[in-house]
Formats: sequence, structure tokens, C-alpha cells
Amino acid sequence: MKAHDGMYIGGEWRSAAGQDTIAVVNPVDEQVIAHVPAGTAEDVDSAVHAARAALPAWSATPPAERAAKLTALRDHLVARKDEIAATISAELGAPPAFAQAVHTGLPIAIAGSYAELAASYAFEEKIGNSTVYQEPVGVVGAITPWNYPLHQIVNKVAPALAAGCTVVLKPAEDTPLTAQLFAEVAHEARLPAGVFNLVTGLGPVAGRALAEHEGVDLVSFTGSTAVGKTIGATAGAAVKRVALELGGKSANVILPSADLAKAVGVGVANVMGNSGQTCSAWTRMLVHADQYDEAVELASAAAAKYTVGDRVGPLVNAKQLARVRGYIEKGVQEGARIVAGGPEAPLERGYYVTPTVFADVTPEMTIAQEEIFGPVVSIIKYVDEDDALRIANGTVYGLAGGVWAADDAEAVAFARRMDTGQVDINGGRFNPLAPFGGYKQSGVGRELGVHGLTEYLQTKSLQF
Ligand code: TXE
Repeated sequence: MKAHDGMYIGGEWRSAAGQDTIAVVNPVDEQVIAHVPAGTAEDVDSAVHAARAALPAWSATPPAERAAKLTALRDHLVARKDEIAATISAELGAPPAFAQAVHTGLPIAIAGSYAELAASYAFEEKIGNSTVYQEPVGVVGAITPWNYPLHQIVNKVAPALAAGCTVVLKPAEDTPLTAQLFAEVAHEARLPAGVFNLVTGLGPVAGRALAEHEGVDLVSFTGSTAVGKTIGATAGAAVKRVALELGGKSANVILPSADLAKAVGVGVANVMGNSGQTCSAWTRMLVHADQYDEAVELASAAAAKYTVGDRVGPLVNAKQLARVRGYIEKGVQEGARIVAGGPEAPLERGYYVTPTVFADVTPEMTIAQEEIFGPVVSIIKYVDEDDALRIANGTVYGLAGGVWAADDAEAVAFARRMDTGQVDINGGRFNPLAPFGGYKQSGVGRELGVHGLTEYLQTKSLQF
């Protein structure tokens, strides 16, 4: 596949400072499809300088003009939609229909929402004898993961640009081609030079250099909790703004009054999408003891319909495959019962895992506590609502969840007691304007909509 051999810095593709490259592998057939440069601290430094140089003019650009640039960015994403989707399929292994609808369609909608918000948001308001201004935080260092290659980029870059910040992006090493396409799109949308910059590279090298750079005012990171803690500590020591979107172990709570078949079916589908590589996935299904056996049967039948290859793509890389298989084996060792799937490789080639359902999972088991990041559902029994709540809240995470009941009010009452940032009520639809982010160790800050925009703003008040 086509790849740039340099970094997008200051509005142009510049040679990388070093010689090292990163191989990009197609997880479907394990073939190398491209190489991209492995950025160094020197590349990061150049990019941060370019972003700093562009900041005064961009932050002073009227919001309506920033909105027009974001609209152009959205339009150019739309124009190259098919190419972007094909690239995501190639480097992540996403099935084509999912790559089109979710991986590409969703971020296009989000880019559009930030064009609108840039135009409509009140960056200035009067409070008594004061005028309060919302000003951009400054240069943003964005570090993104591979699981939704374009979505994760747009989730950070669009609100940052809407706010008047400039950005240096360090995308995941597994999916740099989508990031390079995004840089091309930013160029085509005629973002002023230096407003958006891209440095590809390894996390512990380029990512770390970006997170530690003193010219970066805000670090926005999405990825593992382990790396997020390090980035949070570094930012804290430098008194630097930080946004962290980390792991999850979300509960899908099926109350006894719910439509069991629907709740189980949607619950399984929620985990199988993107081969389980979704931080908000409902990986724990909580079912009342009286309905447990029926739910297990329904879930194993539902999972069997998710055939690997056409419906369920591979995992992103060999490391993730080993990790997910390791969790499945751990589940068996700790006494959980496999009722669908298992650790065996379903195909000769590719990083595939068969959609797997575990029954007889207890809340303290490893598979009920740690993020697996694969197509694996754990069904846990509860005896009453308090028990369900204790289990739902009984992990270090709190990112998302689902609650099902005969009526919304009953589900809402339960959801309000959950320690988690976002809950779908009776299968509620995704809303790209609703804030998304974690309680507890799932993170700090919110993405999407107006809450996502304010992450990139700081407040100044003038008294008269
Ligand atoms: O994440 P990493 P990995 C979870 C999921 C998965 C696990 C490991 O459970 O199994 O994390 O995935 C950059 N300084 N999530 O190893 O390493 C890295 O280059 C600065 C949840 O892929 O955290 C990449 O750009 N940056 C998740 C980004 O961090 C560093 C999405 C994420 O990689 C760095 C992905 C460092 N020291 C994984 N080390 C979600 N919340 O959606 C790495 N990076």
C-alpha cells in the first residue's frame, strides 16, 4: 500500500530525522503491506515547534472561520471515504461493511458536529460585571490507539481545532496509514501550515517524547490504563492538562423484567463488533439467577452466528492475539465454562479468535476483572438488584454499560447507581453529541460534543 516516508510537519511532508521504519501488517493474512518512518524525539520536537508557531494565528482565527475549515475537513473525508475504509480494512482487518459504516461514517459525523459547534459555541459570555472568555489551551499532543484508527484521531483533532488549539498527532504504530491519509485530508482542506502535524512512531519513543515535551500544553491520550497512568503522572508533574480515555470492563445488566432474548442478542452483538476491540464493550453480561440458564443458551446461540472472516475480523496483531487467547485459557483454569468458541485458532492464517462465551463466571475471576479486548463475553449470575449493582460496580473501571428492564424508568433508576460514564438504556442508540469518558480508572475527561470541546479550552475572566 501507498505510504509516506516522512512526517507531516508545518504543512509539508518532511524527511524523518532517523532511518528506522515500522512495518505495517495486514492482520487478515499477516503480510507486510507498507513501511512508515519511526519518529524520534527530534521529529516530535520539529512538530511541536511547528504547532507552536501556528498557534497565535489559529487561536485568533474567528470561530466561524475555524468552523469553515472543519467543514472542509469533513467534506474531504467524505470525498475519500472509500479509500479510508479500505485502508482501515487493510491495517486493522475490519470487515469492509463495518469499516465503511462505523470506522469511517462515525468520524465523518463527528467532524461535522465540531464544525457546527465551532460556529455555535459561546466562546464569550457576560457574568455580572465580568466578561468570561473560553480560550484554547494551546498545543495539543494527541496519542491515539489502533482500535478505531480514524475515529480516535477525529475525536481529538476536531474538538482541538474547533477550540483554536494546534495539534501534534502520534497515532498507533499498527495503524499509521489511516493517520497519513488524515494528514493528506487536512492538507487538502487547507488547514494553515502547522495547525495539524503528524509524527508516526513507537509509543515508548515518539509517544513518550510528545507526552514529555515542554512545548505541549495538553496531552490527550487514548489507550491502555498502564500507559495512561504514566502519561497522567508526567502531566501532573509538569502541571499540564491531560485527558485520558482508558480501558473498560462494562456491564450489561439485564433486570428480570427485561426482554431477555433481545437484551442477550444485543449484548452479544455489542461485544462482537470490531472483534471485541472496543473500550466500551459490554464484556460482562449480568443475568438474574432464575434466567441464567436460558440466557446462557441464548448467548451461545447468538455467538455461533458470528462467523470469523466475513462478520468478525481478526485482532490487530500477534501480541493482542496471544493476550486474548491467554485470557480465554485463564478463564478455563479459573473454573469458567466455555459455551461458545474457545482458544483454538479458527483459521490457518490471520490473528483470528472465535467469538467466545463463558458461563459460570464469578465476579472476582480474572476474565471478569481485566479488559480482554477480544470477542469474549462473560455471563455472571446475580441474586437481586443490590447484588447486580455490587457486581456491576466491582471493577477498577467505569466507562460504559447497558441496562435492560420492562420500562425505561426502572432501567434509569439502576443506571443512576452505576459508577460509569455512559449507559445505554434498553439498547439506546449511540449519540455522537453525548459525552463519552470514564469514571474511576477508565479515565479523566470527556470526548464528543460540547463536553469534548471544553476539554481543549481554558477560562479567562475580565472584571469591569
Ligand atoms: O496499548 P498502548 P496497546 C487497551 C486494551 C489492549 C491494551 C494494550 O486492553 O489490550 O490496551 O494495547 C502509545 N508513552 N487498549 O499495547 O500501548 C502507542 O504507541 C506515550 C484500550 O496497543 O497503550 C499508541 O499510540 N505513548 C484502548 C497508544 O499509546 C505510548 C485502545 C496506545 O497504545 C507509550 C487500545 C508511552 N510510554 C488499547 N506506550 C481504548 N481505551 O480504547 C505506548 N504509547
